[in-house]
Amino acid sequence: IDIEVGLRKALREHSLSLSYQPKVDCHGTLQGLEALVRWQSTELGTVSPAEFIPVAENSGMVHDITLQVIEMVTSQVKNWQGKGIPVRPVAINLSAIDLSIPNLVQEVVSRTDQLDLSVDLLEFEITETALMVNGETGLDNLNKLKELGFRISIDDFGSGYSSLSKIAYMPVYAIKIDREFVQDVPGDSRREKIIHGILSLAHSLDLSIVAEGVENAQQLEFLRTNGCHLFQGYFFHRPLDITGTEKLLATQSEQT
Ligand code: G
Ligand code: G
Ligand code: NA
Ligand code: MN
Repeated sequence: IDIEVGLRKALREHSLSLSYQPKVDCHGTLQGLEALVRWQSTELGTVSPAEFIPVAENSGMVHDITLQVIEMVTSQVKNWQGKGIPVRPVAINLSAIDLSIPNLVQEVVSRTDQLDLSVDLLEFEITETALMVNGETGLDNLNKLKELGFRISIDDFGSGYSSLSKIAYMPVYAIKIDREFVQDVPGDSRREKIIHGILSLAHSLDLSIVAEGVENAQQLEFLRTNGCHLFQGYFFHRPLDITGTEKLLATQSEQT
C-alpha cells in the first residue's frame, strides 16, 4: 500500500486528525491557532503532511483533505464553545488547488453557517507560491472570502517568488515570514537585512507580521524589536493535540 492508496482510504474513513500550533504575541499570550493535518496510517505509520500533501495535490485529493480539515476545525470550535472554553481564531492552510475551485467560498460558508460560527474565528493561510500561480478564480475566491470577513495570511513569505508590491494589491491582512529566514537571525547579516526590508515594507502597507519557526529568545528579541506582531515556533509551543490545545485555551482565559 502506497501513500496515494492509503490516503484515499483515510479520506473515506475520515481518519485524518488535527494538531493546533499556537500563535502568540511578544508576551507569549495566545492570539490564534493554526490547524495542521495529521495522518496516522495503520499500514504506513505516521506520515507527515510535508510528504502526503504533495501526493494529494498530484492525485486530486487535496481539496477533499481541505474540506475535511474545515469540517474538523469548525466542529472542534463549536465543541469548545459548547464547553464554555474561550476560543481564538483558527487558521486553515489552503493549497493552490483549493483556490482554483470556483465553488470554494460556498463550500466554506455552508460549513460555517451550518454551525452558526462567526467568520472571525476562521482564517486562511495561502503560500505565496499558491497565490502567484492562481489567476482570476484564485483572486476572486480570496476577495470574496475577505469581503465575508475571513482573514487571509500569506504563508512561508520570502520562500517563493512573489513580492510585497504584488501582495499590496491582494486581500491579505498578514504575512508569515518563512522559518528559513527566522532560523538565521540574529547573526546572518544578509538574512537580517532581508527581514528588515520585509518588515519595513509590510509596516508601510499596514500588514500584520507573523514570524514562523521561532526557536529561541535571541530570535524573538530580534523579531520583536524589528516590529513583528505575532510569533509561532517551538520556543513557545509545538503543535498541540486536542487535549493540549484545550488546556492552553482554558489557562489563557484565566489570565485575561
Ligand atoms: O505540521 P507539519 O510541520 O508537519 O507540516 C508540514 C507541511 O504541511 C507544512 O508546510 C504545512 O503548511 C503543511 N500542512 C499542514 N497541514 C496542512 C493542511 O491542512 N493543508 C495543507 N494544504 N497543508 C498543510
Ligand atoms: O509550512 P508551514 O509554515 O505551515 O509549516 C508548519 C510546520 O512547521 C509544522 O509542521 C510545524 O511542526 C513546523 N514548525 C513549527 N514551529 C517550528 C519551529 O519552531 N521549528 C521548526 N523546525 N519547525 C517548526
Ligand atoms: Na507556514
Ligand atoms: Mn501554514
